Amino acid sequence: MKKSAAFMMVLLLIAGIVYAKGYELNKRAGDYSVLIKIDKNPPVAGKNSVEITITDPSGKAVTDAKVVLAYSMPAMAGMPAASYKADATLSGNVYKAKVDYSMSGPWNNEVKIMRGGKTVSAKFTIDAK
Ligand SMILES: [Cu+2]
Repeated sequence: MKKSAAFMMVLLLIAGIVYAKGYELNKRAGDYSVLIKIDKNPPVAGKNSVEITITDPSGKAVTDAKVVLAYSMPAMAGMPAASYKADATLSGNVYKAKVDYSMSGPWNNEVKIMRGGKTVSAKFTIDAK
């Protein structure tokens, strides 16, 4: 009985590690707290799905904002500057967007949150593999 309980614990631990494979980061944008989740860890060159959860100072999920994810890479040897924008669409309490990093390397990302006539943003870098 004790042995099987220990075995179950190990199984749960492994399951936890497998499921926690997405890439996650927390940022602030103005008064909002922004949780960004990417389905791939590490994020890859090509398509990645991004989920953005925005919380106001009272801890309430923000669902009435317009959210855009802008991402860019400056020009480099053999590559002109690249700059893209993805509109995020609300699904439940989460804004979802798809990014398509056209090469591996560091990408500048900016979540722009437009609400009540104000725009605030959270910036972060993603190193696409
Ligand atoms: Cu590049």
